Amino acid sequence: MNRARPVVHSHNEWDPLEEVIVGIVDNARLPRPDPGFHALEFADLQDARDIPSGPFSTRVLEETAEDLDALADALTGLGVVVRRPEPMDHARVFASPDWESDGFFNYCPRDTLLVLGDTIIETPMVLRARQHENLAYRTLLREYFDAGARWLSAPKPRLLDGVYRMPQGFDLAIDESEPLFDAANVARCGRDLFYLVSDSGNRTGARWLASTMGPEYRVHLCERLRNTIHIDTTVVLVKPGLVLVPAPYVTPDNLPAQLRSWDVVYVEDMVDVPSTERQASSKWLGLNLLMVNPTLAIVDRHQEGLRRELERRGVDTLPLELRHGRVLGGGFHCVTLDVRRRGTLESYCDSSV
Ligand code: ABU
Repeated sequence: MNRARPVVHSHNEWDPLEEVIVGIVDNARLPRPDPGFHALEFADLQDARDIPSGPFSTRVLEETAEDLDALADALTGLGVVVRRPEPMDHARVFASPDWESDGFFNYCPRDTLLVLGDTIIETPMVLRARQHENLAYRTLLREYFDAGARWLSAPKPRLLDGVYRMPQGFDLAIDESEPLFDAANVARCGRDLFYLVSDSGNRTGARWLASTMGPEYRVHLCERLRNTIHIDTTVVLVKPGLVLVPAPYVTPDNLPAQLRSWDVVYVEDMVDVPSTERQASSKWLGLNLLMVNPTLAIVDRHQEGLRRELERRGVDTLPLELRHGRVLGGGFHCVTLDVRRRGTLESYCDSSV
């Protein structure tokens, strides 16, 4: 490793990967229902009393632990340093002055922490149950800080009941009363940051991010694409000049203007792998891939059509599996956080757009 470079250093989604955090599933559970969990995760249920809570099934937990270990082993085999969060007791109840909650999981480090160059940001998180998920990374964060990272935390949100409402079309499930976003609302493309305005990211959050990162970065709001949660199943940056989007949601009319000169693969459909358990994510989770470098992607093994599209464009695929990814709501991008990639801060988009 080049010691002149801080240990936290990642500017985009594709440069050669050197260090990554892979999530864990220890003690993962559905938290107690609250207005936010209802609006964001269970909007299909009319009555909040029907929302399930409690631990995921033993099968989901055991098989996911195996799949995450297999992912970690594959990355280690590719020469990547793999780190893991510390297990937490997610059944433990915690409180703010306004509400009580219990926890969710540490399956998705991508949602909690945002790496922009040498800066690592603890993001506000839109769900009450996820407010303390960052604690599983505190030992790592301290180590990264000691090694030269800039360590920031966004304003802690208050998350009053009135922040949330049931989503309707493109009317979001959250209001604009405070900066709110999950880290996975942001796709990093060097100086250009694509920010999905969705149920997990409001415009005020984008404004906080732009003001914090300053003029070196351009934060582009991606609006009216898809409300459901994160950007990493909706605008999937593969390498300079290549982006994947789900054709039912993203069209030439609403594609972010900065990507219009890129090769845009409008993916028509995904392989739908059924599950007997309730699935938090749609089949489009199949687009949620992790780039190891610009010519190698870790992709769901069932997505053969997607793998062919990528291979036609010079991207090899390493097929792996997260058998319960859709139940837990996270694919290979969600369950990883690239802490360090080689490369420098560049512009890949037409800045005049
Ligand atoms: N980053 C999680 C994405 C989950 C989903 O779109 O279903």
